[in-house]
Amino acid sequence: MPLRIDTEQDFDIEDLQYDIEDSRETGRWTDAPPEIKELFHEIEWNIIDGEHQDTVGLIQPALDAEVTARTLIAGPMATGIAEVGRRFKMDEYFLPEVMMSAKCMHAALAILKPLIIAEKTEEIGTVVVGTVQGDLHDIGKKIVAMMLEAAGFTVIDLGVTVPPEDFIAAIREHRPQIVGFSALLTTTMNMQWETLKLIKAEGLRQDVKVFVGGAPISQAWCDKIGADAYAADALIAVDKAKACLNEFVSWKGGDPALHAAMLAMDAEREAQKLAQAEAAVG
Ligand code: B12
Repeated sequence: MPLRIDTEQDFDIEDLQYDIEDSRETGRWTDAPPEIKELFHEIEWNIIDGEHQDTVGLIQPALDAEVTARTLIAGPMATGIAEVGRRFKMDEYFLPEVMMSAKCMHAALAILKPLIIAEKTEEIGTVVVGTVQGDLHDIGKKIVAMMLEAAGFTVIDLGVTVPPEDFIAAIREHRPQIVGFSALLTTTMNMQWETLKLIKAEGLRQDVKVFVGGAPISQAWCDKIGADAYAADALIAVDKAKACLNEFVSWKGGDPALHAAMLAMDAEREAQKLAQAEAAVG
């Protein structure tokens, strides 16, 4: 039986500011057995410290203890890399440290990817994803691609710094139902818009549903550029992608009704979360 550990709970990034001793004292993952909680703290701290071999060495014991690949990604890996981002922003870390932590993430994802993809039981559609031109960040995009694959999509990953023309060529070649742009820099998010403009200019807008994501991306940005859906994380991306192929299949890319339906899914999710929180309080 896979272990159920709550990774949805918002965490306070301050918990990771000092050392592993401090983070052990926090209220995170208190629903996990003590040895798993300890493993999680060690994984996040090895990512923060950029120790890729030690990170990899901790993944298998966690899997052996019935922790799922998804829990590891959404749990200690997410918190570890988030703290790296905070340190970078505060000038406590520079590029070399961030690159070492990114190596930890890639090494762990390489182990977890086959386990996630093994969940695929059906073939439901095709998605083309890529990180837009000028942007080298791909950890989040890889997670999104993996989760889509597990959900039954064939995913064509165009890699990083993908020029708009390459997205067009891939749409023509693979005929995906969905195309997803990732951007992690405020300086490259505009390339999502440029790529979308080229999709329109090439007469392909109705053929594909356009998804956007990445740390600086928001629903407001999605609305502004006229993309169909924004997803803050991989699970939301999967939910929306599946809905596009099931409930909203008749709506074409760029249809305002599709955009509204995607927004309604967010509202429904928020309402459910609120109801769950209220039920938990009693
Ligand atoms: C790791 C990292 C790097 C690594 C990237 C390695 C790699 N292969 O990806 C390296 C060291 C190469 C790097 C380089 C740089 N980085 Co950097 N980096 C980060 C860091 C710390 C983590 C990013 C990450 O992987 N997060 C974890 C993943 C899981 O989260 P995510 O990417 O957000 O993805 C999730 C969602 O956004 C969503 N999603 C993502 N993509 C998509 C796509 C679709 C279609 C959908 C639907 C959803 C979706 O789902 C994902 C999973 O849940 C961030 C900090 C941060 N807070 O984001 C800075 C950050 C993004 N980097 C930053 C900067 C400034 C840079 C550099 C310019 C630094 C420099 N001076 O050279 C360079 C730029 C290089 C380039 N041209 O791209 C800044 C950007 C600031 C800004 N305003 O733009 C950040 C925010 C750090 C900071 N706080 O200042 N970086």
